[in-house]
Amino acid sequence: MKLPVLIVGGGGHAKVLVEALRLRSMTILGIIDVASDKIGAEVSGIRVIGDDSAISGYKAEDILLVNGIGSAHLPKTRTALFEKFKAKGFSFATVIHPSAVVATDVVLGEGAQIMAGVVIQPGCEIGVNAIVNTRASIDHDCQIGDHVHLAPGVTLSGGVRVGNASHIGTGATVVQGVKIGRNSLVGAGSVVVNDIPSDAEVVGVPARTLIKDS
Ligand code: JB3
Repeated sequence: MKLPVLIVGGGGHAKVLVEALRLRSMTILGIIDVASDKIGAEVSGIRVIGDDSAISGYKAEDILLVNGIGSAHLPKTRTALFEKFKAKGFSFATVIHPSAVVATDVVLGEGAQIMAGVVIQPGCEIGVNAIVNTRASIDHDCQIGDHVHLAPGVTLSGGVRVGNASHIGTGATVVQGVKIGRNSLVGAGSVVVNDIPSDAEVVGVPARTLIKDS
């Protein structure tokens, strides 16, 4: 029996999750959100039942959580919420939109979210709490770390590794065998042809380190 779910966060990312969960015939109990003007309102027809304290009304073994915080501008919040509720004993549902093509041997971490139109080829591993967003394509033997966000339309060729908490921006392309470190940012539309270290920000075609104005 599938456990019912509670979505944490009620913004744009949550809307997309509601759609995928409905298509998977999941029961959605409600949304929790810290914005006082959202409490009592509905997001895609699902009621915002309270802030994070509302979760205390549920036993960890009776529900699954779905992390509704996207990681475009709240990456630390998404990771912190996952870790906070895991520490309280809750588990996160893995969400796979029915239109995604996921090879049979792919290993998905807890709470990974695979959105509409995604393709994941054999031999890949996707870390916990990762988002593989709309129409992203991951070819064979890629390793995607925990809390990574592959934004819509990202293309990874075979054997790419992406370290924990890195963000690959919309439409970026990474050629085969490239290794991207942890906490790094690849700008939208970039083409990555060389390894990227941890804590780096790269952009462009080919992608180069972003020099910020002082
Ligand atoms: O690019 C795409 C396809 N999607 C983006 C997604 C990945 O990230 C999307 O366009 C946005 O850039 C972003 O979506 P997200 O995270 O849903 O952002 P936003 O629409 O701003 O909604 C965030 C919601 O989280 C707001 O309603 C906040 O009040 C709520 N929130 C923030 N902190 C929180 C917390 N809710 C709870 N329960 N707890 C918090 O700590």
